Amino acid sequence: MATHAILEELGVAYQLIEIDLAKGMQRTPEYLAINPNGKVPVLEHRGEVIYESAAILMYLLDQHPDAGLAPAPHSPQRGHYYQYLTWMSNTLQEAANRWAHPEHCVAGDSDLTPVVEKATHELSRCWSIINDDLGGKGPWLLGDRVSGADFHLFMVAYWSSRYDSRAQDFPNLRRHLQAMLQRDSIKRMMSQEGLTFKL
Ligand SMILES: N[C@@H](CCC(=O)N[C@@H](CS)C(=O)NCC(=O)O)C(=O)O
Repeated sequence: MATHAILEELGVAYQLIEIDLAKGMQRTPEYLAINPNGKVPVLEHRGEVIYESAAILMYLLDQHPDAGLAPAPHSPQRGHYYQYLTWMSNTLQEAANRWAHPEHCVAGDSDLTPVVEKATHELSRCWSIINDDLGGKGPWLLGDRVSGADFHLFMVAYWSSRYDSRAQDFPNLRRHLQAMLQRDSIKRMMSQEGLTFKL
C-alpha cells in the first residue's frame, strides 16, 4: 500500500503486478527468485529488484527529490525520517505481524493467546509513542511537512483497523489518518486496490 500510494503521489509511470498471497504466489519458485523472503512488495527498476517497503519508499523518493517528500540529506529532519521508517519496519510492523500471524512465533500447536496479547500490548505502546509525537509536533510525523514516513504509517494504521489495538483509537493518529485519506494519491491507491477505510 505504501509503495503504491507513493507511486501515485509522484505521478510516475509504473506497472502494478498483483501477487495473490491467498493463492501462495509469493512462495512460487519464480517469485522466490525475485524475493527469497517470499514477501510483498518488491520494486523492479532499471533491471534491479528491491525488497522491503521502507527501502523501496526511500529509494523512490531519492529518485524524485523535487517531490519534497523526503527531507534534505544532512538535515536533522532526515535523521527523523530514517528513524521513523526503520522503527516502523522493525518494531511497529513486526508487532503487527506477530498479531496477524501468531502461529509463526510458536512451535507446533502451542497456545497462541500469549503471543497475541503481547503483540497487542506492544502495538499499543507503539501507537502511544506516535500519538504523543504527533501531538507534540504534528500534524505529520516530521512536523509541518508530509513525508514518505506518513505513507508508511498510514499502511500499518490501516491494517490495524482489524487488530485488538487500533491506530484510529488514538486521537492524534485518528486525525493523521483522516488527513491522509484526503490525499488524492491515497484515494487512488485505495480505489485501485479495492479497499475502503471508514473511520
Ligand atoms: N518488512 C517487510 C514485510 C513484508 C510483509 O510482511 N509482507 C506481507 C504482506 S503485508 C507478506 O508478503 N506476507 C506473505 C507471507 O508471509 O506469506 C516489508 O516491509 O516489506
